Amino acid sequence: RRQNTIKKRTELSRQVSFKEVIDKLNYSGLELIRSSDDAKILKLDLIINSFTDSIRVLVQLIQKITSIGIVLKHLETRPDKAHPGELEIFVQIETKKPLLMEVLDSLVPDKIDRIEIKSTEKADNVITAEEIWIPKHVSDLDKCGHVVVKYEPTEDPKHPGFGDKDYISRRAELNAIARDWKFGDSMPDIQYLPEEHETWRIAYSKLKELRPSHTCAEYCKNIKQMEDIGLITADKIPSLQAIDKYLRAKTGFQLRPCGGLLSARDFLASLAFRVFQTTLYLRHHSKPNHCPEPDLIHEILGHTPMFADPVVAEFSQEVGLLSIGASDEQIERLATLYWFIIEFGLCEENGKLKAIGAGLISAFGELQHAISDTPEHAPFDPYKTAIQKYEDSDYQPLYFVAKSMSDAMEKLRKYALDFDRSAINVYNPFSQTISQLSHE
Ligand code: HBI
Ligand code: FE
Repeated sequence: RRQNTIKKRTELSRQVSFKEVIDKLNYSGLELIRSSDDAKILKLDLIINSFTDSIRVLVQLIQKITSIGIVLKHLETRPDKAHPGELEIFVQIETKKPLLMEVLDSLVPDKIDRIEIKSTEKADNVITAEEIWIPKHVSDLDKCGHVVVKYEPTEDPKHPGFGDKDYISRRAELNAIARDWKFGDSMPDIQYLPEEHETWRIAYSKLKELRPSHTCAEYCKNIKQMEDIGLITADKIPSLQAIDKYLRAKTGFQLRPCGGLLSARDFLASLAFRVFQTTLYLRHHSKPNHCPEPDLIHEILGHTPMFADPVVAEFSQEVGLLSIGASDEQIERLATLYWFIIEFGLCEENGKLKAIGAGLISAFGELQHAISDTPEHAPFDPYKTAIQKYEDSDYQPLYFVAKSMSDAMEKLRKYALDFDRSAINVYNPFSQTISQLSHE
């Protein structure tokens, strides 16, 4: 389904500027990138020729490369023969494909005449499972925070915060905290603003009304426990440190901050370590009951009570473990499975539909829509669910209904037996490491 050509990716999820830059790429060097996997470390030469302002292009390039953690191996400039007075820029980098995309996105298209990308490895390099970079220790998740540019207030006119400078700069401030956070740091103790606490209060109170009639027993039980000990209250945004501590004690899940919607591969990899990557910013105050992207209200109200449930925790980790070292196509299946259960899943309780998914539990409108007669409902079956197309910018037309969370878990395990993979990933909770047992 998702094709791996750069052009396709551009159309799917990239902003316009990248599309323009892409037309200037020299395709001859792109075979490797075209066929390669998101997780593979690419060794690349970039040669950039600018019409004007090549020094500024160089500065922006270096800033971008260093801020997102790309390894810079070599940097050189020389007079550009084709553009007198300008410099030709030559950089050698080691990077994952999504980060390269981010760098290309950041270049100003009108200034660029041509970008040549060459692989410093053989172009006919075939990707095998062994070559896919995988996080081995929980601290390797420091390298798994790639944010997908999609539904952001800086990019998307439909985002409620689009054009609101204060909101955008607050979001950037919180995302900088997430970007600089490293494994071993404690969760940030953020002083939220009065208007952010107010947005929380409104969303929380509305959702609480629907809770008994619309959400599953596991959710009701776990959020009540968190409320009973004062961890979640209406008047203020809960402490992330306290939630982290609570989850560690309950199911071994831990939090780490992230800066938005992550690539499915990075997000799923963290689940393999029972790590939940949580955004720090809140939805825009004009739409307290709706957010097109993950935000702190979705994470705390939708996800954390569910991660306090042992079966949900186990289910999530098992999907995560299946994702380690998987191909792009398999990642898409696993992301879809996760989406239809952990984000938008329903279950049946005493003949009534109830939400188990965090995307529903944290969205006042869709929660009501999901259990109404309007959408279609089908029984959860990993073989079907994993390949079902989903809607990520509007209400779902179809929801999957699990008999129970444990039943979903059992079905997932049967599915995993048939899941084609070159190794079985084993998690060691004492050392927080993953090892791969290859099987013939
Ligand atoms: N990123 N921050 C964040 N939160 C999510 O819930 C999330 C994500 N990236 C991908 C993703 N979910 C979906 O693809 C899941 O189905 C995996
Ligand atoms: Fe989510």
